[in-house]
Amino acid sequence: MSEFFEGVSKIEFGGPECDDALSFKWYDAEGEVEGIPMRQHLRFAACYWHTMRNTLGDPFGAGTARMPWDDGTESLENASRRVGAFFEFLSKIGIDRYCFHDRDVAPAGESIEETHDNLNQIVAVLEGHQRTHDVRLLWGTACLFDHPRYVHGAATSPSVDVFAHAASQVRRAIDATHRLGGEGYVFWGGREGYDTLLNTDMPRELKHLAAFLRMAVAYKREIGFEGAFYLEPKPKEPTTHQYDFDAATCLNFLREHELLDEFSLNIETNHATLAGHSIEHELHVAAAAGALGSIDANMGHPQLGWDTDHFPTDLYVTTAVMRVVLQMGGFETGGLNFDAKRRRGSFEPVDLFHAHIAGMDAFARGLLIAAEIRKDGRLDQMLHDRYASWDGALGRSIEAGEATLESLESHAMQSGEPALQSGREELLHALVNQFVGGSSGAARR
Ligand code: XUL
Ligand code: CO
Repeated sequence: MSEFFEGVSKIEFGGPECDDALSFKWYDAEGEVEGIPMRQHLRFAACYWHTMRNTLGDPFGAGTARMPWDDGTESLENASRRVGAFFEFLSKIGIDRYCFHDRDVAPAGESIEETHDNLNQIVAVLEGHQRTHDVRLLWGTACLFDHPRYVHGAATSPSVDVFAHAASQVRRAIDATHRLGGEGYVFWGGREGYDTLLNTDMPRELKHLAAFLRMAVAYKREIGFEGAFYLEPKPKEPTTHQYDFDAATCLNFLREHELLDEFSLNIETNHATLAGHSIEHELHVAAAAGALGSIDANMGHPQLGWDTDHFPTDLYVTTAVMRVVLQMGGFETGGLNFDAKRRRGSFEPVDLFHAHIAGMDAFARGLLIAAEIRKDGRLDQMLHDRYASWDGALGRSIEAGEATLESLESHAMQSGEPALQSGREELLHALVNQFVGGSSGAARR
């Protein structure tokens, strides 16, 4: 097979001291942390839309990405060649999962039939490469935001005909995901939201969205697709207000429409920031509801207010994420999908490797640090101790729903003014810094 990434061989683990830029410093796929290989903890995935289709254009200028394998046409030959380049990339970087939108992999046709036929042909190509490269599909999804027909939304469009088009597209995208053995399927409400309430019947649109998701669940059952269904929260962009604003909003929507048993969440770091939250907050909200399904691993730029989809390189962020993942006992069907793009100036094919190495090493290190923090135990102990007063008879009776306002009043009268304890926030940050800044242990082999 011809090489698309000439001069790049398989990226190996070189260790923290290694000076080869095209090597992992921390990600040692088979190295064990808490008795489990890193690859199993992290379940990395690369995304097709940024890795293969993002030309690195911005609102002020054309794309800069050099993609020698791509002739720029919408032909099926070009689409198949791209798949070849993608799988060569995956095997060289050592990522064994991926995610895609239907329209990233296969071009739209003149009619619904032609579009579906194109998708089927490329799915066959993906299927072949998955087998020969031993790669799995983490999740598939439908692009319901690019085509002009979705200008006013897809499942929340004021036009019932647009809703029907979206239904057909999702049906086929679920079929494609099922055929490729996908471990999950994502619903990101690209344009499900509004630009102005002056022309929007919000309650009606939300009912339509719930009806749409219910049909997808029914379809999943009908065809026997056993992968997970995820909702991906995002507060704004492209619309002024996106209905799936944040984790709490999504959970509320799912509960209201009795869909919580069928869905979990795919949480993205940059979307959390746009909602005014930390990724840690969003992960805690999702995990508390037993609904932390998967993660889109990226980050925003602190000086930019947009969804910049930077590669995740901040060790505090990756440590925070991996603490939650370890605490929930690891992913079931989900993983860490690099929904991240290179900067416009990083236009050479080799930058795809540098970008993913940076993200994978940052997460590997975050995993090691998180495991050390857990082993050390002080942080968990301090958290536990902070609530020690609740472990007594009174606290237990309140938590069991047995207390009343009257019984608590007599307790308050007897106990007098409560003794308060410091929250020790700065001490806790210093403690985390001891691990993030220190020489965190290596994985065991
Ligand atoms: C957009 C975004 C999407 C979803 C999949 O901000 O994150 O790429 O992850 O549709
Ligand atoms: Co995403």
